[in-house]
Amino acid sequence: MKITSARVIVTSPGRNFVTLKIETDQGLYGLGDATLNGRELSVASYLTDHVIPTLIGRDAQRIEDIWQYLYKGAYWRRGPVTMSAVSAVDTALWDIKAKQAGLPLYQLLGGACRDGVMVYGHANGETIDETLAEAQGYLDRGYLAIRLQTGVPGLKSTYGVSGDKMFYEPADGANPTEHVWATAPYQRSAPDLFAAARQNLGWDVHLLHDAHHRLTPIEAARLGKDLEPYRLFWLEDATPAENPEAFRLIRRHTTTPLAVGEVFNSIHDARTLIQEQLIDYIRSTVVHAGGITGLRRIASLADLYGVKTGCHGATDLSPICMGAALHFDLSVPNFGVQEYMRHSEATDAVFPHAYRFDAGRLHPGEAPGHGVDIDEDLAAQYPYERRSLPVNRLEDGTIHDW
Ligand code: EZ4
Ligand code: CO
Repeated sequence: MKITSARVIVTSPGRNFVTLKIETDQGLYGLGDATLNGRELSVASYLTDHVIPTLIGRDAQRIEDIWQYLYKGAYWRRGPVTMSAVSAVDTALWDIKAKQAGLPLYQLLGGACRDGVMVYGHANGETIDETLAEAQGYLDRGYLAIRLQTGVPGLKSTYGVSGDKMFYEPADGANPTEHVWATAPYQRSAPDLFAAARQNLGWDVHLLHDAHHRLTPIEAARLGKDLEPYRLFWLEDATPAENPEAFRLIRRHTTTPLAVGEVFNSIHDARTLIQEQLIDYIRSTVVHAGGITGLRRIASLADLYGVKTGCHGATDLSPICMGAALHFDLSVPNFGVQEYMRHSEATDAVFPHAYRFDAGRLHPGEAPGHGVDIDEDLAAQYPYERRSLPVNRLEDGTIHDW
């Protein structure tokens, strides 16, 4: 089965998405998500200018060979732009293979290991009361797991707290908006949120929290200890993970489970953290970690060390990524949880999909392939808009991790 054409579709139904469409001489096509929030056009160019010309005429069935060709053949390995492009090709090729077989993708990955995929939603608010009211709304909708983020007293804005409660969108300006951060009031107030949450929401719901790379290792160790009484499902991105050894220090001090890896793009980013059992959940997902092929390698390594998966699933990962991730989640033995920030109605209309939510779990559906399509006419009505992720400064102006 030969690849006859491939092209990149950029659309912005409320936010930017980059999609790769690969067509074959047998009339089958496949779709892959290539969205890299705030850097969308770099991946579009990487695909259009460098990858697509080398794909034409290749056998679409040789997924692993094409993965190796793009990864090793680039010479310049890894990095988010390269790996988002590799991921998009890989996802589109798995989509084609499953359509050719007439099967939902999870059947090609070994079949279902579970009946549905537990997801977590995002509850946030300026105050603890507001956050808990949002969390109650998720419980009413049947969610089994909820991430809680709340405003830090004295700070104008806080990561994870948004005006639009359902569709958190951090990329809110053409150039980066600037936030002010202070760790001390955050450290003092975060445990209060979870104390109140356990009082109000009880102990049956899984509670999660994202520190979004803002703490030093010793600060993260302190927060992990302070949160222990509230039995979190996980504390995410406690400290930046470029230095995996930093997690040794956190691990020495706390039994709060740790999750890392939404910004990782390779198994090598995750290797030390997994092999030294410094984390409990690996957050990498289809679009940034080398597609289904890359992610399966990471999950297999993680399984050896008792580390579970917890795929990133924010609104900037398109429904195509979500659909593909759900097939992976359903089939992988060491699944943990899947993040699920719902997409806007406009986004869902551009990307019709087979996955469905029921009683706190998502199922990818039974459509052949990954089950997510694109309405190209509708997509064309939403031209690209330049958007950047914010930056953070400390109160004295020093740039800090966002
Ligand atoms: O900041 O996806 O856990 N989720 C997150 C997200 C990320 C965005 C960045 O594009 O941390 O909100
Ligand atoms: Co995160």
